[in-house]
Amino acid sequence: MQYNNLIDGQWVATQSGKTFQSVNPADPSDSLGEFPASGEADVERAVQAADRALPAWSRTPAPVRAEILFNIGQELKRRKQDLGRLMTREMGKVLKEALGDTQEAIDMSIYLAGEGRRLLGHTTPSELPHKMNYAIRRPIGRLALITPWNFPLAIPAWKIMPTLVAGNTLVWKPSSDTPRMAYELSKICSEQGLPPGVFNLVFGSGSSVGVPLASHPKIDMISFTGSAETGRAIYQMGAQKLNKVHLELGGKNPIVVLEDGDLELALEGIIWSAFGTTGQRCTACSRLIIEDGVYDQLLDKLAEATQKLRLGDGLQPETDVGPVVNRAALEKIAHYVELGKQEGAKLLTGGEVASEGELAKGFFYRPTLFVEVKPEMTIWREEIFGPVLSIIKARDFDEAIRLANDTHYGLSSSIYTQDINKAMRAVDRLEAGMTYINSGTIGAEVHLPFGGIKDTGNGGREAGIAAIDEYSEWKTIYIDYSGKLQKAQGID
Ligand code: UN1
Repeated sequence: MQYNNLIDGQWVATQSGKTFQSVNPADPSDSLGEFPASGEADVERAVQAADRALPAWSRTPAPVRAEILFNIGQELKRRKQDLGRLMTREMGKVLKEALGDTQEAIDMSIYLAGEGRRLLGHTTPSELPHKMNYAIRRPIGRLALITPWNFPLAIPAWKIMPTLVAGNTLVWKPSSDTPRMAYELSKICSEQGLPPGVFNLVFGSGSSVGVPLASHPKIDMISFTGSAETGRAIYQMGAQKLNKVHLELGGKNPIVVLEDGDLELALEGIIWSAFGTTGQRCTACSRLIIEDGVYDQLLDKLAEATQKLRLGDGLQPETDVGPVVNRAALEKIAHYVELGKQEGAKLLTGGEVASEGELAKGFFYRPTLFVEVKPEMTIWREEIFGPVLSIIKARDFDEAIRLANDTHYGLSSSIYTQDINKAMRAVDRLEAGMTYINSGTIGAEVHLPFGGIKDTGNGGREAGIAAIDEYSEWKTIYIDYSGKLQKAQGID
């Protein structure tokens, strides 16, 4: 089946005439459809449509805009099961996680629909009599949204819902690994009463669509989730136009297990955080720091639990770990594992492509544990985005925290301890946008700010009330009803 771009409320073919396929990473002979390999001309049409739609949409009362979001949420809910199955087919994550991803998009739609009746500004006293001051939220304008494949519904929803409720229009470029999910979400959104041009979708590559979109002079803000490398390039494109740029980039998220931690609980959290979504979350745990006294004990349990994980097609109920997203990802993971071995880390388990039986068809990598890792090794430093966990032993609490912070990323972090004093000191000291106590590094909820420090981003936060700050502008209003010229700052 052939799919088209959504521009100005119409499904239209690309002007380039070129297309690309989306395939199932568990079995690439299963196609999810053919999608337009768009180019600059399509971007131009989409941005012009977003521009034309902006005045009326930005004047539409926010509660009216919000009702559309609410209906989108309801429709996503109605279709949750079939969207989950499609997602597993398109990017490989196991069905229960695909349903979770869909649920996160539902939650975001409904949460942000509520914001339509708040969009809280503030009123304050004036320093002068007979004068009123207040500040309100205004739309930013035409937004470029560029999203990854690992959360094909949730991450787009994090960006689309605040964009719309705040009265902006948008052009969305989804990842070329999950165009079918982007089509499904866009179709649902477009059928809930959005005026033409408010929501535009352009499929295609980063170089052919992403670059002309991000650098388009009529784009007022760019929101991007993806690699640090691409994030830097996008930041520069935005800087040329003095755009607001929202970036959610990588992570190298640590779990710390202290001697007084509940080891069974930690074990479950580590397996879930390191190998859930086949390690392909920006919040995934890729570094494990274990305090000396429980190191051997936890390692034995971890090796055993890791070896038990069943690889397979995510639609099979017995599967624990699905494929990685494509061949390039498989090769990248294999490359990092080779580097780990060359640099002297010891492979405890995994460390190979899995190709027995049906697995030979797809892109499967065995869940991998490295021990004897040193902080200077590449596997400890770079984001691998696959099922590879690097493990280090720490002498004590202080060394564990130092090791956890020894990264240029700062998204998520976690500590297992029963000692409230240590837990709270870890909250103070872990350098990350999110810290979990006695739980793994993944599983953020939509009504709290999501994002990180250091090279994980440029200071913004997604989700929660923070999303409204991110996707709207402040406007401050001063009303002087004294009938005379009053001067602030005590000037008479
Ligand atoms: C991501 O890792 O790219 O917190 C997003 C989580 C999910 C979102 C992850 N709710 O793991």
